[in-house]
Amino acid sequence: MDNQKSVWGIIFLMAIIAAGFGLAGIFTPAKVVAAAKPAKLTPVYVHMNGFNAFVESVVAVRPGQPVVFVNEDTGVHTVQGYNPITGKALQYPMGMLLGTPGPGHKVHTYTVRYSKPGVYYYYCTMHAVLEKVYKNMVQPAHRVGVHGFAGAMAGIIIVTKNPAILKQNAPTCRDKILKSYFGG
Ligand SMILES: [Cu+2]
Repeated sequence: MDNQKSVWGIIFLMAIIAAGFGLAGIFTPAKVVAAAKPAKLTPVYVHMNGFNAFVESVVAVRPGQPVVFVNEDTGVHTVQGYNPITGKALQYPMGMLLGTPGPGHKVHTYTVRYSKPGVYYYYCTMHAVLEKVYKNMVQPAHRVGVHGFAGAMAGIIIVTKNPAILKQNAPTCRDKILKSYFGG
């Protein structure tokens, strides 16, 4: 009988010790593990000047990677998103970039980021118009009376994780300022 009691006593003690360790586990602050920072995504630059075109009219970026529009023109440009199937203007992107007097002066930029892969359309409302092509579908067209390139001032941003597409950006996309590109 005594032996049995002591066996139960040992089991009871072990249970308390185990519980103690358990509680210690609960009250010990969890190790703070620094969240892995996402690799810094370098911006992809899209330039414009007095020729009224987006030089890199099609660019590809990763989700979250910034597309930075850089205005090297003396005049104003806009970046307006639109849906080519419905013809509707989008709330995003909707940016306006003031001009610059020229080299050595501040250039105005507008940054766009998308979290979801997709194909995103935009145009400059000052130098292009959206023309209907079929039902509600639209395509950007050159605004009559605007000098510069004959094409429409419009572009596309492709958001993708596909490395084969991502590496097709023009080399000029790497530089914020194209030194030889200023002009109004
Ligand atoms: Cu424009």
